[in-house]
Amino acid sequence: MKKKLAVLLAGTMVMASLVGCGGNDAAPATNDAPAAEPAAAEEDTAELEEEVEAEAPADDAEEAPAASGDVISVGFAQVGHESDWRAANTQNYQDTFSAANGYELAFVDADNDNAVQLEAVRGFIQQEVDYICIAPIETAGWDTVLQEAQDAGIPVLIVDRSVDADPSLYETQIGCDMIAEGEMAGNWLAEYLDGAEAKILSIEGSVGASATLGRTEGFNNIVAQHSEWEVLDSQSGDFTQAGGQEVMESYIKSYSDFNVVVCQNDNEAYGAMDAMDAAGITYGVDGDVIIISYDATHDGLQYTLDGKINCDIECNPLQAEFAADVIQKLQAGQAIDAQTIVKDQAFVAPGITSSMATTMTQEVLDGRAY
Ligand code: GZL
Ligand code: ZN
Repeated sequence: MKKKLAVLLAGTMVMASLVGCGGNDAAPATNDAPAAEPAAAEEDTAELEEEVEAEAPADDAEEAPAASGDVISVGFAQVGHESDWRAANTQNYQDTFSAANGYELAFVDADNDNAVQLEAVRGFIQQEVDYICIAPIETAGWDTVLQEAQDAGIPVLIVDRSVDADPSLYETQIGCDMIAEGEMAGNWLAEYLDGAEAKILSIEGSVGASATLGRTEGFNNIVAQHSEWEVLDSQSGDFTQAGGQEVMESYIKSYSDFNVVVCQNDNEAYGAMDAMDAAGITYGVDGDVIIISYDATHDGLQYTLDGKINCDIECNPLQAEFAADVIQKLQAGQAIDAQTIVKDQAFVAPGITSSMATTMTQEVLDGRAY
């Protein structure tokens, strides 16, 4: 009895929270954790309690998890713990796939190691979990293990990033549009430079990650439109602060005429700022170098508010509710969306007006959910 209530409650809470943010397709327009409608959810729960009391199953006949009310077991193979964004994403999954919500979460932090991540997925298959979520470190190399999961009858959700694999091998892909994020960065730079020259250094994310590939492709789509721009170099900082600092230090040794640094996440930007501080290079709205970053985490937007980062492109890490919604729909035998695009927006430093980005204020920063 209790178990059935727990599973159905999860459904109600997830449905209410998705209603708050316009449902699966709409995805959150802001980064606020989707606002559930507590009254409705409580009311539903009250009805639910009677319903479930009335429907107490006569016996514990073997049924699918949804019918029997068993806890839903989910294996989550997470990229790692490389960045503040990742920490927020992990916390969101742990908060959403909680025992209180009717789930049993098996969580593996793959520490940015492909072999560890593949082994984690095979471990979930052996454990016979009900569902597997994968935030793929790299896009390549997934067909074999996805086929193994499908042969074992375990539905797979690809989350945060994407894979180069046969789409029939997984249920859905949930995440931000990385190419659009890269184009957003390029289009903002064009608006900001207004025809002025740009000597650009790029600090990319982890090699082979769809976030890296997409942001690079999108940004280069815009670079191609500007003959007055030149990308001097583009190397991976592995989405870490140490990586950003290391790459920036090497750039400072090799290049003296750059005026734009694009960091493919906030932690790399912090490292790049440390390196430029050490070399006496100024950056931000009052400096010689324009910094563009991605993620729009709290600290990234604090630096943007402080004028140190000129533009920060958001990629909302609060995505677990969409994965839970897909699982609830699969449990209920309902149709699901093959893809959920989590909406992004851009933020710029005070003093910068932009047709495509929000100018940072303390109020904007205080209103952020991560
Ligand atoms: C983006 C995500 C990226 C973030 C980084 O969806 O995959 O990985 O931009 C994180 O901060 O490391
Ligand atoms: Zn131009």
